[in-house]
Amino acid sequence: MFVIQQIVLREIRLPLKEPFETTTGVENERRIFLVELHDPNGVVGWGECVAGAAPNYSPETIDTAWMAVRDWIAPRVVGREIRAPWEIHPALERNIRGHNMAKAAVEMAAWEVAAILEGIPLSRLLGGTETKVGTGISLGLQPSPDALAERAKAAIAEGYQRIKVKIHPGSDIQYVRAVFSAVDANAEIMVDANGAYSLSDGDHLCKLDQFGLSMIEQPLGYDDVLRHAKLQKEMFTPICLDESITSLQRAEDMVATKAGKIINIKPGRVGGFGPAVAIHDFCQEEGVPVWCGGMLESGIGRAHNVALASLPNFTMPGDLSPSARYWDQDIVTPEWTMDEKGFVQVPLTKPGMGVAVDTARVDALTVRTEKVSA
Ligand code: OSB
Ligand code: MG
Repeated sequence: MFVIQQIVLREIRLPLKEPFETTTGVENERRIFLVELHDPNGVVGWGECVAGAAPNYSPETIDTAWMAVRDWIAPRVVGREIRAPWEIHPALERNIRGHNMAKAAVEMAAWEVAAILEGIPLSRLLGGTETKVGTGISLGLQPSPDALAERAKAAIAEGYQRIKVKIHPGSDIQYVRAVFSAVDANAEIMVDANGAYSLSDGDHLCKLDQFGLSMIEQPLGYDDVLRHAKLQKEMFTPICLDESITSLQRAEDMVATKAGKIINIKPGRVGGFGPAVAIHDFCQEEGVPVWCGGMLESGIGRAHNVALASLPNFTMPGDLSPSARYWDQDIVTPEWTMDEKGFVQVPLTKPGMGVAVDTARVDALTVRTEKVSA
């Protein structure tokens, strides 16, 4: 049993090394919302809210999440006797609808507190079994097919196990063809449309079937399931849902309606580790492979993703690029690295998330802070 005495909310700004463009906008600098959970004995667990500056991935933004944590979520967690971190997500669901990314930031930090108090790595507390996790790279929209092909070739040379290419109408078939002509025939390539197409684009999207892509991620609407089922009937390429899977129930809907064959699990999108593990377990029983997505996290969110991706049904490479892909300098030590075979090590020698937060640097980067106490 443990108690959270205080939750500190902070916003930091971290410039990306290069802009990241998708169909819904360009990101140059991350506004990152961090939470710090303090127990009465000085144990601290960190969490990172993955909401963006704009509501262009999900309806949440960093500002809505800040308000939700300060006014609704943190007050429900501080001072509460928590027997096990599994209890937190159900407690936050009661009469607080949505706000999954806000809930997840606090819930995941509480899991870290629990791991530290038990003296075990976060990975193992979650049920992780692997010692390293495979990673792929997510390449944002590029100015030309050739530019994309160059990036893909370089990424394969660095060791990435698969390449994910962002597509949208007007930048799709040609771009994918350019990638295939630049890389080895057996390279694993997938595409992510972030909901840029509609069902009437079905015939066009079926032209992607010729490439043998490992999957197409979220071709249709961000909250759609049924139309994906119609599209999957027409398309050979496996559909992977990202945005649409906001809960275990949506994962069940995907399987029941055959709207997709793979799930990208982002713990932030589903409300935390509790639901993320539940989706993992359900998919394992159903024979649906999963992989861990990314939201351009700092080293803190990345630590949480790596811990989750060490569970046994994360059989496909995750969007778990090393720190140097995103930042000149990360906010954790050691920074996240990837070996030449495209693996990231799961930290297993220290209790908790296994990397130390550079608190002096976080302080220096902080642009606003508030506290909620018991
Ligand atoms: O759709 O997977 C996505 C980044 C921000 C928002 C949505 C997505 C992404 C990525 C980047 O694809 C993955 C990463 O963190 O490297
Ligand atoms: Mg995606």
